[in-house]
Amino acid sequence: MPRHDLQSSDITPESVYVDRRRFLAAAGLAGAGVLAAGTLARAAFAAGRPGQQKSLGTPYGLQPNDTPTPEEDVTSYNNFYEFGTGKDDPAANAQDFKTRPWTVKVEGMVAKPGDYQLEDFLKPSRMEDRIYRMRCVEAWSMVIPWRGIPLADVIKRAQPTSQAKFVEFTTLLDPKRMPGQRYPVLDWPYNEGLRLDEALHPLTLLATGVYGKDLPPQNGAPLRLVVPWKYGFKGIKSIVRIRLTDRMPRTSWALANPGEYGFYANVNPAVDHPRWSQATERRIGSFRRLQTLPFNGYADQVASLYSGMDLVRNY
Ligand SMILES: Nc1nc2c(c(=O)[nH]1)N[C@H]1C(S)=C(S)[C@@H](COP(=O)(O)O)O[C@H]1N2
Ligand SMILES: [Mo]
Repeated sequence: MPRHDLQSSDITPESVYVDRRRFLAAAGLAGAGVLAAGTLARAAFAAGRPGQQKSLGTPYGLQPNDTPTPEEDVTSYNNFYEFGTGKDDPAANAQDFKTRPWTVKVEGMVAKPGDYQLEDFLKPSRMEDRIYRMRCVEAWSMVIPWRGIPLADVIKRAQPTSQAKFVEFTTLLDPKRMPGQRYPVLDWPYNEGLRLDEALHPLTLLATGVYGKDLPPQNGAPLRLVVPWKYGFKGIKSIVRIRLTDRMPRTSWALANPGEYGFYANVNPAVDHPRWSQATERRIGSFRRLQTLPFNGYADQVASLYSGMDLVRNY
């Protein structure tokens, strides 16, 4: 993501900012914590061995050396510009973000539009724990155990009309509760979209949890999108509106910089970002740099959605 003029110190009280850096500078402690968490994650992931702790979920599209990124990293290294543009801003600034009650509007080209309370909207019986590889456009990646419901469940219940071709998602707009929205770093509220067939794909999740717990605010509580074959910015957080439409939705990053962030945002190691290579990625929480895979390793499942499309032009 481009650097903008908003500095984390603009919205983080100086004392908190300094304390946090001092805390992180206690390298011995911080390092040990991360290693311990990594070891635990690996143990939990080694499913099937007798006597192991309970599994983090079903792995989807993982490569042989993929292990879940330590929970500490998943919940402290975030992009959520509504709470600041630094990676450690959301964990610090979103702590008191209230996510109950929460209404999600489903509208547009559907037979059954409505205002839904979160509880009515999600069927607990359809909740699943799934471990996905995730890849940010900034060339870092994580392996994350999400909890969620297939987006297709929710969309099908609303009964899209035959004209519906796209799904648009919108984040809460409330500068009082989301202090980053007081700065013009993006065209608020954050907006994203998928083609209807991408939205209905069984890998696409509406996530409510991570690491077996409710999402913490910094990861997009109470409800966010997870699309593992696309760059992370597609994974819009704190969703309040889902709208079925016949037009390609406007998306915040494409509005901010159309030459750098396209609508499709499929992970494509062959198409460099104008300012950096997309051929490799830095795996957060480990020292490895990895080759980036087409569709982030999900090509077998999703490449057919794009057959006949020029994915260099439709980036
Ligand atoms: N509303 C909103 N959603 C957002 C963002 C944001 O700034 N605002 N950042 C996106 C980007 S760039 C990434 S990489 C992912 C990060 O999700 P994570 O913090 O759970 O890893 O959230 C995405 N969703
Ligand atoms: Mo990202």
